[in-house]
Amino acid sequence: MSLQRRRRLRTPLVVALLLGFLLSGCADDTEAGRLAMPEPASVQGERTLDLWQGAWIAALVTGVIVWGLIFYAVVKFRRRSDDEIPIQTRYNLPLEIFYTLAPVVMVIVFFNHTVKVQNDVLRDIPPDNIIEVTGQQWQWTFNYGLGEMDESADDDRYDDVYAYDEYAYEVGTGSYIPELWLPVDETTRFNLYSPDVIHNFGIPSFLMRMDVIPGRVNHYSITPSREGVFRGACYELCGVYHSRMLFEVHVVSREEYDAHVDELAEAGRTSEMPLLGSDEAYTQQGLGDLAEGEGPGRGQEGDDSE
Ligand SMILES: [Cu+2]
Repeated sequence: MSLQRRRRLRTPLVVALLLGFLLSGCADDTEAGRLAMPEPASVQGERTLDLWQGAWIAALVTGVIVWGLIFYAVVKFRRRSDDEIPIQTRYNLPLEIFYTLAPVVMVIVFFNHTVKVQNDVLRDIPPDNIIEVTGQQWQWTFNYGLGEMDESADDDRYDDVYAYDEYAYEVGTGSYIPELWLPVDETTRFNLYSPDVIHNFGIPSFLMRMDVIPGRVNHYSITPSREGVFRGACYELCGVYHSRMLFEVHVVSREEYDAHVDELAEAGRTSEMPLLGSDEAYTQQGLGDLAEGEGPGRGQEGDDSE
């Protein structure tokens, strides 16, 4: 086979391999197919995965076309002799209009899809369950409601009125990784509080995370779609022991969930108000102390974190 002929064959082969990889790679059941995303364990995560895959496919198709054109130009218009000067073209108006408009259109399409998925994932659907989550230096507190939920009490998250009359809590420490239990196929809303610095409450398998910001109550809802144990962590560098802000998510049936919350309550871990963190995060005074200016709202550095 002549060198030229071999070269002519090589380009379509590379393009075919790339496209084959693209088209075969869209299956959701392998990590390669999900393009390194975890397997979604939440209804909201499915939408995020679709966006992720779609964006990569669009970017790769664009990439293949651009690389193809680059290599085509490099080969086709290469200098063949030392004294050769190429045709001097000043401008090509239609081409310039095209390469200005095409990226703008692409950005609009990407942006549109992103906003749609974001609105969908963050939509306020009526929850079956509300958990007040506190992120503090350097662990998490989960407040589960006991008894009937009054969702209307959650309308203003900045007041002292909460959706439940009583709470059972689970508090993590520097040497204890807390568990967050969630009922499967039910929507749980997390209200996120920080008494100190910005944290980030994230669970990779739900394909979701959000900043936990002092002085404001962020929230999001998650509908876990399968039972299992998943990892969770803080995703915002928040100080020396940031890396210890791990937690374990247990997605279980409603019965197991209720049994777990009852267990916490029977162990005496109950309070009338959710524990929202302060100086003594483990004995819990709530944010009231902060308002009165009694403390910087931090865990006692060094004490609990040897
Ligand atoms: Cu943190």
